[in-house]
Amino acid sequence: MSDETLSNLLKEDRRFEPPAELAANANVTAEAYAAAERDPEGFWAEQAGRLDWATPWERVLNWDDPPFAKWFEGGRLNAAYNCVDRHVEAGRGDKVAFHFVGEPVDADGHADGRDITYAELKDLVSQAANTLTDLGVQTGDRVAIYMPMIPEAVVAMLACARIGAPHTVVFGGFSSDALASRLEDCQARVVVTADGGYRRGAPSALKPAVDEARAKAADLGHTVEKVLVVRRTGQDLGADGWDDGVDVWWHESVDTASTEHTPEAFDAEHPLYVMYTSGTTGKPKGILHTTGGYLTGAAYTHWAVFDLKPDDVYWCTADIGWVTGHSYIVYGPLANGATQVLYEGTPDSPEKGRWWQIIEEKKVSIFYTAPTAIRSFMKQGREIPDARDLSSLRVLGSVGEPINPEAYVWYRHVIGGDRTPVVDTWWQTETGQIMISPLPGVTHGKPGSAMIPIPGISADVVDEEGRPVGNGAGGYLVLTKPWPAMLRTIWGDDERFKETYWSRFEKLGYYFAGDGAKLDDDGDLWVLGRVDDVMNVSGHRLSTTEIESALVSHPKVAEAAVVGAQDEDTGQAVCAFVILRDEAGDGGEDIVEELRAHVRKEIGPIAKPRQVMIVAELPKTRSGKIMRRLLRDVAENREVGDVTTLADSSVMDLISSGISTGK
Ligand code: 6R9
Repeated sequence: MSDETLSNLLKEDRRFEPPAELAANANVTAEAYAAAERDPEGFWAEQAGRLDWATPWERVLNWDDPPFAKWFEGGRLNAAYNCVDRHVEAGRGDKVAFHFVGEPVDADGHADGRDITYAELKDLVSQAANTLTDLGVQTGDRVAIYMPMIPEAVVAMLACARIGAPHTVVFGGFSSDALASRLEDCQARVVVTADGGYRRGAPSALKPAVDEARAKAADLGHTVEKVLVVRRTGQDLGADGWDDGVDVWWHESVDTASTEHTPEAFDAEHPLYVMYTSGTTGKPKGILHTTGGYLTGAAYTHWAVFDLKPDDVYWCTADIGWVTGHSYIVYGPLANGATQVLYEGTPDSPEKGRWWQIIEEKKVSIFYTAPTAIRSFMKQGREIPDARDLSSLRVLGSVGEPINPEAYVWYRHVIGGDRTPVVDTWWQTETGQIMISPLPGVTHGKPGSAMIPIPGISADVVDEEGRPVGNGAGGYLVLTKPWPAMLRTIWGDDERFKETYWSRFEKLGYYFAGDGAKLDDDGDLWVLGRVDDVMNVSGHRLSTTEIESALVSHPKVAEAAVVGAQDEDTGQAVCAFVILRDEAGDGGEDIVEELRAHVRKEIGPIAKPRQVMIVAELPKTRSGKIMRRLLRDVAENREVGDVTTLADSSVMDLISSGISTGK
């Protein structure tokens, strides 16, 4: 990357120090970094000590056969016991585990909802574990979970963990095709689902997709034996919508099952779950996480990065269908005995300020969300959050993509009232736990930078040959030492596991994250996005994120996505898709020139977009990631490719038609 193009982000000179009070009482102190570096295994052994082990481990890390790691070898534990029972045994059974905030909302604005204590959660998980066993699920069998964001989804995950049956949660917004291929890939025997869920107050069916997926899996030669169905919406399933030989109602089985269930201790390396994530090929990768190391990593990071205290009310807005929901709604927070908000609905229904209303009502103190959500709130204007009392908040988190400095500052200022540190947390489905992030009571924050690896984690930015690029330059983000929550393999495909993550820097034994990054002059890390999102314009490497940040810093811009499109002259050219803020109207006649000039001014002539297209929407995956591949198709005048993982596939029609009519 050229020095010129780097300078835009590197000139960021805003610093936010930890608030004095937070720093004085912080869970982690600055010494943790050095201590962990001196003795990483000792450090992680200490962290594993926050869990209850039925049998202690004999060896912290077995790395004799890299990249196949074994953490806490010889140790035995039960993940569900650690997340639930032990808190009850320690006298904290009355503590609220979940403030469940559901839909629908009645005319007076009352949502469906209830509080679930740890004691109640223990009974529910025990009942569901008994039911799964009755349905024939045995230790090691896979169970798929395809559910809305309701407490039963969490209960189902923990029930699987309790009986040692690895779960695979498939996001409820995925199609029956996606579900079928996952059922087949991991050979799931049972599916847990619901008749439907609520979307913006209206019921939306799920069970028919399971029936379709079961039929499709059967065509692939795989039989799903039982389907356990929560009655959530009560919607009509139709005459063909129920098969007595297969389908079992949750309320007729789980609700009547015994609340007594003795958890068995499993090997630390016993598979806990498989989470599918997209790769560079069409076939999703089943990322395998195991028990002891994963739970250690999730629990430690949730405690350290969010500075969790016993009285905190924590809310992570992710869906449990994603890894963020696994590590930071289910396993990390529950292992730590936290009180959480679990929210079924959408951010802006029934009113735009729904999230802020919930924060005010439940007195949320730690809030964890994604930049894409923050940017959409910026677009709506600050009056909406300003109407609520958000003074309970003390730590804000961000995850999923680089956060533009402007969005970071808005989040801190408008949502956090300038009191709250923002922790920008870099990690992946594969890492299982947060890897790079500020610690809110220890390190200062810098808008747009994920800062430094947390204690116990070693990362670097290297060139093609694996040589560290040093401060001020860009390269590949690598993880240089094993960590407890690391993926153990790709389900059923050790070769692909080795090839995807470990072959590029094989001799050095580095994990290749697939992200580009750079270190600034202070040695703080900036994630530039996936390496395939880095453009090469006239021999200069440009980051999509960098140009997006420049665009978003323009007062009329709400959101921007940038792609590199093939260009005869320059190799690649910068193409920008821009959503304007509501109050900017159509931006005025010269909006395109204005924005091109703005990027030129912010970054330099090389970054000036060849095209700026004003659009109403951007194509996003259901986890909120912009699908640049599709935008590249538009920019290169190609037919738009596969849109099956889009949250709303009509968005592409909207973009294409808007552009062809010259909007
Ligand atoms: C947790 C999660 C992983 C990819 C990752 C990177 C991007 C996530 C980020 C971030 C910059 C952050 N990413 N967090 N980029 N800053 N704080 O999102 O997992 O869905 O597997 O995505 O997301 O590109 O490689 P996953």
